[in-house]
Amino acid sequence: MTSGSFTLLQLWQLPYSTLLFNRTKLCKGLYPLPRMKIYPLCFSKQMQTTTYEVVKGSYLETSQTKHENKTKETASEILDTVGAFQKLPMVMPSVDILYSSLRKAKRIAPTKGIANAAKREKNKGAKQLDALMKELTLPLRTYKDNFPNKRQLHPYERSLIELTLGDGNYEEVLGKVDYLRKKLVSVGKEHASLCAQSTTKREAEERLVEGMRKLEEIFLSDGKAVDDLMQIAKTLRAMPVVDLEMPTLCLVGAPNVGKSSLVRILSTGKPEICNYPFTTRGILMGHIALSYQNFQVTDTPGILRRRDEDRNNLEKLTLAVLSHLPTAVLFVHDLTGECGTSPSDQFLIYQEIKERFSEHLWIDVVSKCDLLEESPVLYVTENAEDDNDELLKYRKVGPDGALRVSVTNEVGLNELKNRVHEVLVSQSARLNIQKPEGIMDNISSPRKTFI
Ligand SMILES: Nc1nc2c(ncn2[C@@H]2O[C@H](COP(=O)(O)OP(=O)(O)O)[C@@H](O)[C@H]2O)c(=O)[nH]1
Ligand SMILES: [Mg+2]
Repeated sequence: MTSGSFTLLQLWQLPYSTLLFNRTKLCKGLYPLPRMKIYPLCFSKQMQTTTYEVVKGSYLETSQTKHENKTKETASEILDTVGAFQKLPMVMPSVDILYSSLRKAKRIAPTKGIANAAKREKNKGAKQLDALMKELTLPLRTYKDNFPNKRQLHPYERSLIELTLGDGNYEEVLGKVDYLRKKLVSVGKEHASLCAQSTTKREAEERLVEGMRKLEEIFLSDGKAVDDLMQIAKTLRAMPVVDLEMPTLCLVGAPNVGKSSLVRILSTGKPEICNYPFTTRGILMGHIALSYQNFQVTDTPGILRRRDEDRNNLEKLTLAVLSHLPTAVLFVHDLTGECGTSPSDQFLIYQEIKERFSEHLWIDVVSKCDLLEESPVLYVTENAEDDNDELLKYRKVGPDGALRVSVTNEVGLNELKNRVHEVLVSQSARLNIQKPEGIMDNISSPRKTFI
């Protein structure tokens, strides 16, 4: 059979190495649709749990009926504004704001035609102080208006803000910037008015200098909030950009069980590495093209057996992905004793996640089957006598219906691809059920099935 006569499914089922060599052809054949728009941070606007209206890159909760008569153009407009982090305004360093404002204010001349020197001086002083106050506060006002309120963000974006900046930090910095703005307005007005009330030229000159000094002092002492905001914007803008519209397969499991290796196998091209600011560990994101449709496949950071309060940011990211995005799950179990998490611990993690996300479409995979021996592996920390029947069975074959695969020996990979295909098609159908009348309805309807 020549590669030209392959069906899409057959192509996808080829061993990974074959796919690599055929990549150019594959890309041509398997991307028949124009590439979808890329949106940052979360997988889809329509994957939200609640209905939102997007205002300035933020999501405002709204009633479903509000959207009912909107046109497709409106839909694309709204989709365009999804991804609040990419829309954050550029923040200028505080020193730049200060010195450019001082320069502009000092260039302000008194109103023409005032003959009296004292009157001219106080007019100039009041105008310069007013101008300085306005120049300093204008950018701060823009930041206040354009940085979205955290409550209006998509829940996944909210989780990312918390994981990246720490709880409450975003609001705190925005609050400080606004406090600085208000302080500058009030002090600026006060000094402009004082200057305008001067009785002599000298007094007006002194009050102008004093007002300028005071505004500069405030800005120098509290301007750090602006620099913090600049840093926050940079960090958030640098978040991984993810296609928001594609159904996504999410690989979950303990660390080192073989998730990334499987993402590489399942991806049609070379997966990209997503870098989240709170970890140096890159998370793989690949694409699967199947039957004229594109899907995503991604790693999640490994989950350990512990209470939620003790979870690190990587584990929290996994939970955020599963909680807020409609991902189908491919749960990877390593029963070989290689990964560092005992089978009994993996079983507990599995039970917890499965129970928590019982609505998700699901595939179980037992990985590294080339290393699996006849007798189940027992860790030093484990006591087989504690095993109940369920755990005994899990040690041998994993959960019911789990596929055995080996990336090393290329065992079970075609069957896995078939299962993944089925699940992604079902997931796509689930999404379509929620958007029968096109994309707009998809945005408007609260998601019931996945979350
Ligand atoms: N023998 C064997 N090793 C594997 C297999 N799959 C992955 N590994 C190895 O297991 C280790 C962890 O794999 P990785 O994909 O990074 O796991 P992750 O942490 O779950 O993403 C790596 O050293 C892989 O080479 C397999 O099928 N057989
Ligand atoms: Mg990995």
